[in-house]
Amino acid sequence: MAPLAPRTGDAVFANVERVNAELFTLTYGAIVRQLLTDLEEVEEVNKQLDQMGYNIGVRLIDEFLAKSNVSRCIDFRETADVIAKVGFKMFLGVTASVTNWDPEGTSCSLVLEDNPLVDFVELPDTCQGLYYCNILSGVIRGALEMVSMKTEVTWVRDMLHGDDACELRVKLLKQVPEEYPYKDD
Ligand code: MYR
Repeated sequence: MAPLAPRTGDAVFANVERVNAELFTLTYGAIVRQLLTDLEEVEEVNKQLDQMGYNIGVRLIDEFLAKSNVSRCIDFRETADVIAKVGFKMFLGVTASVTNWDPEGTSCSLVLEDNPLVDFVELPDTCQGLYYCNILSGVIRGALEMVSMKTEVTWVRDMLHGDDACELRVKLLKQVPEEYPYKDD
């Protein structure tokens, strides 16, 4: 038998990260399953996941801004890139590509070729209307609202419904100008 070799620090961290990611994926699956049991209707589960995501997003933005050192984006295009490349990487461990911009630059798609939330997941026929990852749309909506952007986030493609990737459509509805907290006299 080969002697036991101590693992290098990198190998240990990679393993811990993989286990954390799997635990996260399985925990999320357990939450969705519980919601399906409690709420029964998939539309209600979709709403609840979106609301949970929104509540997370409004809190997560502070951590995101503090950890990422990202400064104010000059426009919505830059914001979308930041979400896809920095935000997704930080909280989901993967990056998305940003595609299908409308001519006004207010609507785009975030495409995830790889989505750890759907690892090990297969939807039964009774869940065909379920947006399993709806928590993500809520997170984005909540986080952006905290930096003065009202958005609508919807699913276009979903690997759990047989698509080749997950695609979220993010539409900027309104950009609320930030108010200066003191009045000039
Ligand atoms: C700004 O212009 O103030 C910067 C705006 C950056 C917004 C980034 C929002 C990050 C949302 C992370 C979503 C992660 C989903 C897993």
